[in-house]
Amino acid sequence: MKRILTIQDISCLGKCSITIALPVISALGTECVILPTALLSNHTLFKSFTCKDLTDQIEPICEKWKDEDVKFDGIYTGYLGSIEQIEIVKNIFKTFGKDGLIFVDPAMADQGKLYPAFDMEYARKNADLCAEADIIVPNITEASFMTGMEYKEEYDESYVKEMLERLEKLGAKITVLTGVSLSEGKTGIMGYDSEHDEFYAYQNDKVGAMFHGTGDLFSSTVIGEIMKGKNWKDAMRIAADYTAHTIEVTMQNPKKAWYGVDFEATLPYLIGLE
Ligand code: PXL
Repeated sequence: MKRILTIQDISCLGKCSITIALPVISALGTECVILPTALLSNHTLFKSFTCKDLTDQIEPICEKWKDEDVKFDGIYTGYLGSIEQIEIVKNIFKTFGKDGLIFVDPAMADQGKLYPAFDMEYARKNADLCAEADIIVPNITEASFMTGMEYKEEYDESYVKEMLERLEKLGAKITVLTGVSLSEGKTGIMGYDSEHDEFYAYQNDKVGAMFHGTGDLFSSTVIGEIMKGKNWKDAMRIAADYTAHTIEVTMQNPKKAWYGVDFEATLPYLIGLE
């Protein structure tokens, strides 16, 4: 069985980061080892939250894994808590990531704004982390903070391609922009594979609602599908279909929680996707 390590926070309530990665990656048949960076009462889009930073636990945990000679087929990083943690994660890539896939979701911003805990310096450091990755999956907001390009809500394909070109210069092999709308009423991804000089776009119908945690759902699905042997383009397509379907199902639920999507209801659909 493939084994990946995911490094991100535990938000006890809120359906994001580890509480999405663990069930989704497990359902796709890969062992998901977790390294929690912080323990929050709930994610930071609630009106308030508690946060216990776990930075001082990261190195001792990794030491134990070194003693056990644990190996990973991939490392997937999401929401990290601080610049110090970004530096520690780079060392983890060196120790445990040499033979596996490095997948960085620079989760720090959406809809034109950084999440409450972050500033521009954090965005710059996330750009450095992206340089170490095989695959990065920023949304347009995160990409605008990392490239210095203006954030736009209305744009055309040339804006997306320029953003991909600037992101590619950060150093990752495959760069995928998420939340990209290439025509009226559509949304999806556009990616660039620098080794093969190849663009790939995939779009679904846009559902008129934004839900929190959908970026984490998308990333966890991509990594799970790649571990199953899918190439990056098929993995992105499946993850886009699964995310879109989950949003649709969530919208139909009159008792939906405002803070996240009903991915629990759609895991059986995901397992059947090819
Ligand atoms: O889904 C991204 C995310 C993860 N973890 C925490 C968050 C957010 C987004 O706000 O607050 C704690």
